[in-house]
This record gives sequence, C-alpha cells and structure tokens, in this order.
Amino acid sequence: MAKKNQTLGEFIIENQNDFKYSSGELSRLLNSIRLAGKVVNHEVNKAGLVDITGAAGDTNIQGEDQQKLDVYANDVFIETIRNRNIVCGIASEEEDDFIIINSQDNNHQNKYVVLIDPLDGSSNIDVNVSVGTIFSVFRRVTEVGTPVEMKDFLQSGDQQVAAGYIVYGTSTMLVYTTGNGVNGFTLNPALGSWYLSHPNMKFPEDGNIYSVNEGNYLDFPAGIKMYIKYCQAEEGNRPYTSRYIGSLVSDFHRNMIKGGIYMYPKGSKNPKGKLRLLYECSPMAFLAEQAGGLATDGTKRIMEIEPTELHERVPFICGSKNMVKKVAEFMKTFGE
Ligand code: P6P
Repeated sequence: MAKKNQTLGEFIIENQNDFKYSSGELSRLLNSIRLAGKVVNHEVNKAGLVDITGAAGDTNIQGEDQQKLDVYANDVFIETIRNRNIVCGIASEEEDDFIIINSQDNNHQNKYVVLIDPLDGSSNIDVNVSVGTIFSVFRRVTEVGTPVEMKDFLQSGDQQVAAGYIVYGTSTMLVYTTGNGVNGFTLNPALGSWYLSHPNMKFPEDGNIYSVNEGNYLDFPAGIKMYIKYCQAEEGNRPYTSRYIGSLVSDFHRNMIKGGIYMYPKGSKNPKGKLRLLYECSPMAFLAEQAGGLATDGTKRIMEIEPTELHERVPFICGSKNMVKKVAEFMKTFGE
C-alpha cells in the first residue's frame, strides 16, 4: 500500500512483485530513469543562466530545430540507460533510428526496449514554460540477439509494461505506471530524492477544461469543430475553460488532476496529427487508462493501434473518459 512521502526507491522495491516476470530489471530501468530525470532537471532549472538554451544549430529526424537542452536530455537518458545493461534497445524522438544495446554479459539477454521523448515541448524552453520527458517500456518480442524494429519496437500500446513522464514545472514530478495504477513522485532538489506526493492518481470522469491549439480550428475535422463549439456553448456547466500550454505533459498533468481533455486532431497541415504514437501518445494513453481516463485517435483506442513505423504520428484525444467519449460521438455524427 502506497504511503505518502515514501521515496521512489522504497516504492519501487516494495512494488517490484507487481511487475509481471519480475526479475529486478524493470526496477533497475525505473531507477535509471529516476537518476537521469534528476540530472536533466538540474540543467532545465538553470537553462536561462547558462548557454544551453537556444537551438543547437542542428535539426532532428523530424526536421525540427534541435534545442541544446533537447540534445543534452537525449544524451543523458540514453547514456544512463545504456550503461546499466538493462535494455537491448532504445528509440528516441531525437534519434534517426533505434539504438541497439548488446548485453555486456553474453550469457544474459536484456529483455526490455525503451522509447523516449527526452524533452517534449522543447519550443517552450527559451520562454521558461514547463517541458517534459516521456518514456514507454516494452518487453522484447524476439528471444535473443539483436532487437528487430518491426517486432521489438513497433508494438501496440496494450503491450507496454511501463510508461511515465517527468514534468519539469514549478516542481519536478515523475508520474508512472507499471499496469497497477498511476503514482506521482515530487523531487526534493535539495535532497535529490523523489517523494510519493500523489498516490493512486485518478482522472475525473468529467471535467470542464479543454486543451487544443484553436489556431488550427479551420483545419480540424467537422466533429472536432462541433465539439469545440459545444465546449464554448452557454449551457449547463458550460462554457468550459480553455487551457493550452503547448506542452503535452503539462496539459495532461493538469487535466488528470482537475479533469479535462487534450486534443491534437489531424488537419491539412498534419494529415495524421502531430504527436508521435510510440513515445508520446502510447505512454500517455497507458497512464490515462490506468488512471481511469481514456485516449483515442478520435474514435479508436490509442492502445489498440498497431504501429507501422518508428516515428509515425496519430491524432490524439486524451483525458476524462466521458469527455473523450463525447468527442467520439461528435466525430461519428458530424464527420471525422
Ligand atoms: P502546437 C510539443 O512540440 C508538442 O509535441 C506537445 O508537447 C504539444 O502539446 C504540441 O506539440 C504543441 O503543438 O502545434 O500547438 O505548437
């Protein structure tokens, strides 16, 4: 039973037997993410003071300007995880292709792959707005040898064994699930310890906050347009409140605590939506469902989607269950 102010280390040990096939490796993987999160947090929190903000002069596979902090966070998470001989492969938004990690112990095959968005919302770095790290963990499907993209990385969200995020906000929190509910830990930077501050987090079934970039309104499917008008109508407990930070982790975190819905629909500029299935939507969908919420592409559960490529995008509707279901009704009635 989770105890308030328990440290993350104590919590991982105490709940290790919850992990299917518990062998200690998943615990060690969570511990490596916990360590990397502290290191990145240290840099994020002083980004304005040192020459580490601003574009790194390079672009990532997405063709987006790489921010120095993006590159730094990517390196920290990859090296921290790689050096612990826990996973057999890592994929990252910042990396063209997945990285193979061969076991340093030939008698032992690392059994997990991890996918990360090392610093999501990085366009907010220079304006001092919250950013986040997102991670997703699968058991490898191939038995031994070198991981194979199609089998080991391209797995549907329902196959995840763990997922979580770190939000570098007014406080830094690590929120994760291993399939037994969602728990939130707040970092005490003075002590370098994460403390259980939000045990057993739950998405309210309803909410009155909607998060969407309304600048793209004209581009949205008819069902989404009609839902946004529904949110704005003077009726019952509406109009809802519009809150959009431009950082998925921050909008998700607020909506999970207060109730609400986040939408990144498809449009002519983003015919498949903008967010990535494997290391943004799938892990956030796992968290949402574990907290009693729901995540779809507008109609279909995100967790059922079978990936076809590492960096594929999907439309993303996520949050309070009844709000997400309402969007599906509007999409069915007015058009997808
Ligand atoms: P837009 C950040 O780049 C991100 O992936 C999410 O964190 C965020 O919600 C969204 O994109 C913002 O996109 O097009 O509204 O600026």
